[in-house]
Amino acid sequence: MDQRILPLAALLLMNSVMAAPADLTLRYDQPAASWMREALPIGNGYLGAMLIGGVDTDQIQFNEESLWIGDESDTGSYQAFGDVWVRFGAAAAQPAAAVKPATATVSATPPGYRRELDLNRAVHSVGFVQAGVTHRREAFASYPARVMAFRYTADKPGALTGSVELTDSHKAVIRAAGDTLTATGSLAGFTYRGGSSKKKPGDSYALALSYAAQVRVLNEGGTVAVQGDRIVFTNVTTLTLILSAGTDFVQDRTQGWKDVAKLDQVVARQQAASARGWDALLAEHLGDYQKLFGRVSLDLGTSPAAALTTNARLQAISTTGQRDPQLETLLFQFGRYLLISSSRPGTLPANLQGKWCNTNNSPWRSDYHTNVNIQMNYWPSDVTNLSECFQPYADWIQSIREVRVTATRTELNKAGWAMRGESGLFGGCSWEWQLGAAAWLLQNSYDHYRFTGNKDYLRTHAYPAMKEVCAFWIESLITEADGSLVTPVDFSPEHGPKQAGIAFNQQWVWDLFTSTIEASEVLGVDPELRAQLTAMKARLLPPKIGSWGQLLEWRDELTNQPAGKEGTLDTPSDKHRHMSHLIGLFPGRQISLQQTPQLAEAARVSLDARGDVSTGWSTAKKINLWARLQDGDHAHKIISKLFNFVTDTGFNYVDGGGLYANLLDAAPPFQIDGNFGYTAGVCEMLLQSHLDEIHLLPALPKVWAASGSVSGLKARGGFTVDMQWADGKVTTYRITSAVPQAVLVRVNGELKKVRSEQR
Ligand code: FUC
Repeated sequence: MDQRILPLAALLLMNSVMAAPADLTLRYDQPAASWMREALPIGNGYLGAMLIGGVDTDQIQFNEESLWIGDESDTGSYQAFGDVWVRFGAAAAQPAAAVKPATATVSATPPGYRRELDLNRAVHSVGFVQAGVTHRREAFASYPARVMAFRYTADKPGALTGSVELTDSHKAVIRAAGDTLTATGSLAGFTYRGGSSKKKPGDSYALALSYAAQVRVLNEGGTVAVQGDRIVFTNVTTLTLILSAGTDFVQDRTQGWKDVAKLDQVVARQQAASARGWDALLAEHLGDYQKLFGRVSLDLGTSPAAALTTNARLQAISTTGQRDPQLETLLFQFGRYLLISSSRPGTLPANLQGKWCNTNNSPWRSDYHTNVNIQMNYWPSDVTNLSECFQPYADWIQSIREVRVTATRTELNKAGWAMRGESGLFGGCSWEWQLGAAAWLLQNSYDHYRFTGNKDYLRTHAYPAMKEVCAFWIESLITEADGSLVTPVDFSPEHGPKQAGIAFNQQWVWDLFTSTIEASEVLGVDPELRAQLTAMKARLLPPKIGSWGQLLEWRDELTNQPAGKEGTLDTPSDKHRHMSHLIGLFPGRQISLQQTPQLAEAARVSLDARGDVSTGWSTAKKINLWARLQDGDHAHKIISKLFNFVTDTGFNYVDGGGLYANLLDAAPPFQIDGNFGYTAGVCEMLLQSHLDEIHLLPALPKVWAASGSVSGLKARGGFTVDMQWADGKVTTYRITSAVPQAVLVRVNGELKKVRSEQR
């Protein structure tokens, strides 16, 4: 046994220290004045809500994940569902449409107001004292019950009088009956009016989903009654709302993607949850959520600022440059919170805004972007011990394979399948072809197998899709005069002219072939295909180093720039956000310091030239890239850029990346991939396992070196890793797995073979 593996007594002590939950709370002293910058998200994968915590007028803006327009030929767009308005006292006299909560509530904020999101419990709460009455309000989204629950309480009996209304974004019929509000409607006739759509106003999609939502208003004390299309409550002490919503979407092409029975379940879920009541729902929610969230703890040090409001902490970092290590930890765990809240088994994958979206023309349709964004959403799932959260992504890929095969045959006349840059719920795509993107989806997919070792999943989900995309590339690769294989003309994501042999595609084909060869061995199938892929992989045009030591993004070093573009492509002044030629370094495994040091150095030159400031998701990507180059200090320098406090709601795709007050990542605008990319980046700094060894602290920055600990991270091969460090060195570590087995561990500069412990 390795001497660094601690005796049991020490481990018990370490676990008991780690078991005390850290304070992981986002705190504010005002209601949210902006949906994007300040409202706080809750979600259960199926439903999401952004909460403003209003005092007299409370707005619950909510989403249902399958509320999509689009079809098998066009991306369409994710849609906003609607709002629940809860208005108290005089505010209840106003019609919902006239209420502007951002201004109405801020001016009325009582002193002592608190608004919090507790990540340890996934519960949102608001507290304040008004006219001598103490108010407490809580909200959570339950995955097991598939509803969201909201509770308003006052310590003075009968103190709550007001109204509840339901509004919708698509001309639904709204009815109030008894204590229940119901919205029913259809998405027929709605099209996306944002940019790069194939559709013109008035066009329709081949599919149109129907939808429904219900809000049940439950009272303790006082009365509730229907008044027009709203419900009024009078002299209530505790008001509980149960919100259920859904569409007739079913993730099955053979059923035409629809099943009308799904709409009845909206009512059934509301009734079942209402019958159980707040306490039972909350207890069930905590058990469900904490089972996942509690698996990982991280300690990067304490901050004097931890008791301040979250916006004050961001402000302090921006103005003084002072670090706030507990905020770094909070943001890490926020990424895990967001993943659990937006991606659970049986749900759809997290889109560009997770599941949170308040408009029907959201930026980039709130879609599944495949040239980096959806992939980035799933970077933290396995390594942060949330493998279950990966399942929606795998299921979505599975569900659209046939659609993609048909589109690829029809539009490109090739076998297998490929994606365009934008894609939607039903597999319809829009914008440019992005030929390497499908291989990237499958890199995530195969990596999920590498983490979990789940051969059933590999056999049924990842491997069949990998074979199909291999078929596309076997037909599409071009043989050069010297025998090398080159990918056809394509776009290096969102950058420069289209060319054959771009690094992005060459590297993704290398990755796909490598993984498919491995997978066929694991499953003991397809020896001929394996031999063919092995031979073709050896002939793939390799990555090339350019005149200033950089890795080439295009096949040739571009010297003839298009007019007006001089000096911007493939020069040290090119700051483009995508860095698509570095995917072999991260998240791929073609380029590494250990195995291809010259290419790794060229990747470093390229990455360095792109600079430290970019959009939110690109900044997060750079953390991971610097971590793979084992430069912890540079990775942390990028983290400090991500803590740029963004206080407006403008767009900036060049250098505006940062965080809003609610810790959602600002691309800008809000785009959730930056949150997930950051969480993955912190892991990549602490633990790497892509080269079939577990490397502890591969990129520990000086600012984290003094002491710290992490427990529950996952390494490929099904291992769980706990460790502590001091003065930049690992002091204790423990590696466990379902079955004890030999594993290579690189620790404090030494590579050792150890045996994992039974988990
Ligand atoms: C990528 C980026 C854009 C934007 C879009 C949603 O393609 O290049 O900046 O974030 O995704």
